[in-house]
This record gives sequence, structure tokens and C-alpha cells, in this order.
Amino acid sequence: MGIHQQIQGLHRLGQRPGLAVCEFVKLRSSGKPTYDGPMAILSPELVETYKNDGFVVLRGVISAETQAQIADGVAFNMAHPSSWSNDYTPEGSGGRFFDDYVSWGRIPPFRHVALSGALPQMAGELMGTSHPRFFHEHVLVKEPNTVTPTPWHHDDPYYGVEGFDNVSIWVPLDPAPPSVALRCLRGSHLIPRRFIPNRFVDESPYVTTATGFEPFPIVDELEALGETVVCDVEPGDAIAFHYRTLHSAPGTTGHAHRRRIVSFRYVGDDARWITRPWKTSPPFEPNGLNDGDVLDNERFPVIQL
Ligand SMILES: O=C(O)CCC(=O)C(=O)O
Repeated sequence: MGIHQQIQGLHRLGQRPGLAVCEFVKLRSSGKPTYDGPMAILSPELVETYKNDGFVVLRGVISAETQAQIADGVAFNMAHPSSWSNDYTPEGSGGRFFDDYVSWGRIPPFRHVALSGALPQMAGELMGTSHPRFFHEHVLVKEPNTVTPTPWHHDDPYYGVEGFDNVSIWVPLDPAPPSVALRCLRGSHLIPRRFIPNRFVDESPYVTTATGFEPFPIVDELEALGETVVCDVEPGDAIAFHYRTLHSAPGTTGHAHRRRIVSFRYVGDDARWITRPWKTSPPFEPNGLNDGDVLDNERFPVIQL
């Protein structure tokens, strides 16, 4: 069923025509688009696009200084990976697909850009809060000629956090032309379906069944759910997307350059700790948090804008 059919379904459930999407979103978010921090970086149109489409391409919002700091962080991270890092490159194939996350506590440039400046401010504007909470950063580097794609997925089921106020800000450090660019399925954050996570390395599901989650659809079914938008970007740009937005990225076969990106992930006022029916990614331990708790914990700092 496509997004528009699902929205029509909400009309049939007795909601007022024209208000169905808003009401649906309100059910799932704290419903208070209030940002009263410093002068906004983003136009109201960009924020609206984010709410409607579940992603928005932000042009020229990352300064050269911030890019250089993130690049230093990535270089250090790759030289000193954490125990949570992965290499998704199949045996004997070219290229390399490296990822790692939650290193901001030991990599000062990541900490600096995640907790101050344009990134948390844009996150606050997009989520409608003047006190965004940092969730973690995620480094994904594909060397030239990496065969492994980033499979279609949405991030929300991987995370031990429940809520609708959230955003990942995907920051490229290298040009990402259409052949290697992130793909986002427009409006997919509003689809009232959640999918069992698949492992990036072989696309096998974490579990076969789980209450409230469906096996991941085949790509044809998925692409029929909405419009796939190819978000080609340059360094300086960023892509903001919702944890429920379905997205993917090709490998870099035939692409002569590296593709380094870091996603900085934030949550808003309605975020609550949740136990999933699988080990989450990142595999944060509860450390005293119970299901339904606000993420008040030094691992998830709040930024006062
Ligand atoms: O850039 C990629 O390859 C995928 C990024 C991604 O899945 C994410 O940041 O959630």
C-alpha cells in the first residue's frame, strides 16, 4: 500500500479530510513544533519539507572549519577503531566499507561539532526544540570500488529509543554524485509500519518474527511505497533524515573516490528508552534506564541552544 493510500485509510477511519496527515503525525510526536533558540539557520520551508518528506537536503550549511574537524575525527577513528566498528567488505573484493559509532567521548573534534555550533542547532530547528539531545555519531566510509551497498533500512528499529522527535544529520566529506548518493523514500517516516532490522553485512534479519515489526519488504515492494529521491551532495551540504525514513546508498563500484560521511544523530523531547526484541545497534546497555525513561544519562547529553 502506498503512502497516499495509507493516508486515505486514515480518512476512512473517520478523520477530517485534509487533517489526516497532521493528526497522524501528532499521534506519533509530541506535537509541539516550538523552537525558541538562537536565530534560525534553516528557513521555515526547509523545516516544513523535513516534516512532510522525512528528509531534507541542506545546501552549504557545514562550514569548511567544521568539515576539517569532522575529517580529523574520521582519520583518528579509522586509525583507532572502537570494539563496535565493522568492516562490511566481503572476502576478496575490492574497496572497503568501514563503520564505527559512539566515539565522540574519545574523539574531541566529534564531541565539539556534535555538541556545539550548526549541527545541534539545525537538529533543534528540525525537531522543534531548543534543547536537542545528542544520541550518537556514526561514521560510514566507503573506499573507491567498494561493492557493498548500504541496504534499504530505517534506523528506528535498530535503536533502543522510542519517539517521533528525532533527526540524523548526514554530513559528507567528499562529493557524493548520484551514482553513490544517499537514496531516501519520500514520506516513508509516516508509514505506520516498522521493519525487523537486517544486518548490513549480508542483509540477514536480526530475528524472523517480532511483535510490532514486519520482515523487511523486497526492494520492489519497498520502492512502490513512495518516490525514491537520490540526494546528491557536495562537501558543505548535509542531509537531515528522520529515524523512520527508509534510505539506502549504493557501493562505490566505478567511483574513483572515497565516500566519507558521518551521521550526527539527535533526539527531541518525546524520546524514551526502549528495549527491542534484539540487541540494538549501537548496543547501548541500559545502565539504569528502564523502558519509558527519558534518556537522562551522560551518554546522551542535552544541548541548550
Ligand atoms: O551513507 C550510508 O551509506 C548510509 C547512511 C545511513 O544508513 C545512516 O546514516 O543511517
